[in-house]
Amino acid sequence: MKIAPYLLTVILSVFMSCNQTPPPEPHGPLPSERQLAWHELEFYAFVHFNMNTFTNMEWGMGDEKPESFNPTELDTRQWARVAKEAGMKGIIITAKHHDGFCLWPSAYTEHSVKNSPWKNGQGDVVKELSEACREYGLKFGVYLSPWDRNHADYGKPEYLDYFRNQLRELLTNYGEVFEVWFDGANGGTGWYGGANEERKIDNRTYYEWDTVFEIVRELQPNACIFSDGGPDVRWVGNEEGWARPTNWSLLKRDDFAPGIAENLEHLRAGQEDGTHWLPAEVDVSIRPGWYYHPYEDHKVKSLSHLLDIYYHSVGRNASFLLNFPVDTRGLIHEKDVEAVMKLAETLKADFATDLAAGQAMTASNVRGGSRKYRAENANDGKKETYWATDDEVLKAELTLEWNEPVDFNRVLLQEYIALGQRVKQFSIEAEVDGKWQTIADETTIGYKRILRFPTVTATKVRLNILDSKACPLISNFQVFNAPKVLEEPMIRRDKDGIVSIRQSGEGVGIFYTTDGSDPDTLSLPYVEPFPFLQKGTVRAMATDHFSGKGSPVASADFDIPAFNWKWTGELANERNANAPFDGNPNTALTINKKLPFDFVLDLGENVLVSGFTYLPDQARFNPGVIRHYEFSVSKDGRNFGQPVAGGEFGNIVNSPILQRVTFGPVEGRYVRLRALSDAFGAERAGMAEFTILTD
Ligand code: FUL
Repeated sequence: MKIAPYLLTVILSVFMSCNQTPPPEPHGPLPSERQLAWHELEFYAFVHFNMNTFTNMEWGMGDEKPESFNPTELDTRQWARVAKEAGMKGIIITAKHHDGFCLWPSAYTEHSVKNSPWKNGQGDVVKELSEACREYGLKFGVYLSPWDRNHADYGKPEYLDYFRNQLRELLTNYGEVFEVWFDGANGGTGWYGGANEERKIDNRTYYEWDTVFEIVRELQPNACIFSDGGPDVRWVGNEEGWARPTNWSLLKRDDFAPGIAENLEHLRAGQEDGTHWLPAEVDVSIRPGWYYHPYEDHKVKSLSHLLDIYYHSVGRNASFLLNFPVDTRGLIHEKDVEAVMKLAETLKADFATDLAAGQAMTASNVRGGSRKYRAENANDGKKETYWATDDEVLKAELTLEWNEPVDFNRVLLQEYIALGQRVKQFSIEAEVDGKWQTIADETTIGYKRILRFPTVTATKVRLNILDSKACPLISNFQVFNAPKVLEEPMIRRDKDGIVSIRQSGEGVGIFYTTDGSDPDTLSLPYVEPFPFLQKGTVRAMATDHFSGKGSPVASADFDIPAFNWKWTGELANERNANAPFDGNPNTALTINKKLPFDFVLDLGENVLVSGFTYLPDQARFNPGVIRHYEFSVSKDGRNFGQPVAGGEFGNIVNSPILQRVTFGPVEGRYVRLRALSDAFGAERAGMAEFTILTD
């Protein structure tokens, strides 16, 4: 058979170009093997469970008694099951927190589980958890607080031996560890073996961190070390659950150390000119506190809040470390389980179908014209293949095309980070009805970037790399159409009697009724806040126009509006005087005065009062929660006679939720809530919301 010479030349040159195209050079600081493996975990659990769980504290002083540690149903397999079912890849446990109590029977202290009643001192939480993690195929990590408010030698060189010995125990006896977590907190005061004093140390020098890190490398070479400044994983500079949209996995590492994080902005966004690969981890609790407090049972983060955190962490080139404050039973609380499962289900639905898979993908430039770096590498489902451009091409387009219009609202991008983080600026465009529209204008990509935007219907979508430190390497370009999140809407009425209805999901409609009936899509559509000046019930639901699905129905009962109400006396001049009437549970009126204190309210006219509702200040720390009270009604604001109600708001210490008190109707224009005592013994009283019930 004769092959035409020109055909031969074509075949040869294709063959040559494949083999001759040099691979892209690495650019800038690169991730280590252990960091590369860590990036892929993305979502894993923190468990704060230790002495504080039993003392209802966030930071113990160090003088707590081991006898206090006594979980009744401790089950680390439940933790592992929840984490696994929620799609998490590992669990990090607070083996020792700042109060110094050890969850394992350390040979170097008596302040541990071995002197607790739990399992007659024979138990080892660290062991149980490491085994549960193995059983469920999860990674296992340890948090070991450098600060130790129990240890007599803390602050002296002797303590360093103790600290290192403990680290050795944890890294030797419990199998493979994927992350070692060094907290930066060093508050100073503590029990310190009875000294009860303040001990200051120099974070940078005291712990001799290099030696500590060497121990980790020696005993667990694959473990990543976390601290404010790494060396492997950095803190994200807040505990609220977000990284900046611009997020470099690079940092000038030597400017930081555990506990030394002066420039939080650099932790939040990384540094484009960073000297080391140092990716961010977003640590946040599923409740306000890190540790379990019964009074936070009603404050588990909502689905929309948790979703925002996911998209602001994993979606912004960071990992998501979600904390469960395991309760006094030793279990992840039912409410936390429910919340994380809802999150997991929603994420599964968000990323159920990759609309880019198998579709035509083209690029404005392909490195050396080589198949090895072709556009389709970005949607072939393989993480080790990537689209690359020629070295000098720092601006380029990658276009995905469908045969017919497709609805989508998420784009997921990944750089091939093994050769460095490169992209500095990019946009996403969609071709809608034959016209290109910009749907996102962004900066960095990194290991993973996920963009959320209102649903577009398009035949093409394009990634426009606008600037890159070196030729861009894109290993993944996916497109999804996430279902709408249909949470129950939030209904509020302000002091003027104006009702507003809010819903977290974008692109959904809200319908409502004001006669107590169930709303449906034929009910009134909610467009803007409206006056509702009478007593009655507003009910609302959200619907997705596309799918026709509806949210659960929200319902709010309103009594007489507050527009004529005024506190009497000096209270009227308080800065937040009207906060209890604004319908917003996040604002509060708090007075710092010796109790008893009288809140006297002028209702503006005589009414038949038959009760009241009181929502305590919802702030995190000891905000002034009225525990014992008396309630009275008066016609003239001076003579209140006998209280019509009084006593204790039951269980308010543990559960500061809305209190509702009713009594036989009494006519009057003035009401008085007398705060007799505060739930935490403070000379303080606060209220987030206050309403009057009438007959
Ligand atoms: C902080 C600590 O002080 C908190 O108690 C908690 O452990 C959190 C994860 O880190 O710095």
